[in-house]
Amino acid sequence: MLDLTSDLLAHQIDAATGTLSGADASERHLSQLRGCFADQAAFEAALAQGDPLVYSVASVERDSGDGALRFGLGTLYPGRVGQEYYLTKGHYHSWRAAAEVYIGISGAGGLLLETEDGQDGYVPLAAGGIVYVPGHTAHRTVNTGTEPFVYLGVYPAEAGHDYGAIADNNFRQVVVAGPQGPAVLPRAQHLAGLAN
Ligand code: PAN
Ligand code: ZN
Repeated sequence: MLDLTSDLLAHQIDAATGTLSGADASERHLSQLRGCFADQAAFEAALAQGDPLVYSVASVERDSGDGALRFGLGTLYPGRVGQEYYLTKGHYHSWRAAAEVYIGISGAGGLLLETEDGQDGYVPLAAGGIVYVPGHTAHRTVNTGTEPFVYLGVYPAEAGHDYGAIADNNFRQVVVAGPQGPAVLPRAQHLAGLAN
């Protein structure tokens, strides 16, 4: 049982800096996203210019076990590799039934979603918006804007992160900059366009 003190239970988001008090931060740089972007040549060219920070996650893990929740503040920076917007690795939860709630804090982007039985989706998310990610659904965040996209994800403490299934096959859809703004299309179609 946790002590019922605000020192332990209260947290503060600073949207301007993308920080969450009392959290442990982790960072993902471009080099750690090998295989995530469709355009391999554009990825290698970008990496040759440096290894920018693509996103960070500040996580709070207060307790564990049945019924416990965890939450993390993601800050996904603006940028592209080729036509594809900066993205997170994406994952299924190890406990497949675990759902998650995403709350938009600042900036703009969306969530690429897919299931192991072949459903695909894309749900935009911006400040003040909320997206419910059902269980059994892989989720990847993309930043389609020009400023950092900051969002809070709340999920069961027992959820766990399974990156392997996505690393093997990648998401079936990509979010790319098109003539009329962000466009969501099948990866195969985007790759075919790159080959021409
Ligand atoms: C989020 C993600 C965060 C980073 O907190 O962990 O957006 O994405 P990756 O974990 O795919 O690198 C979440 O969905 N937690 O379950
Ligand atoms: Zn998740």
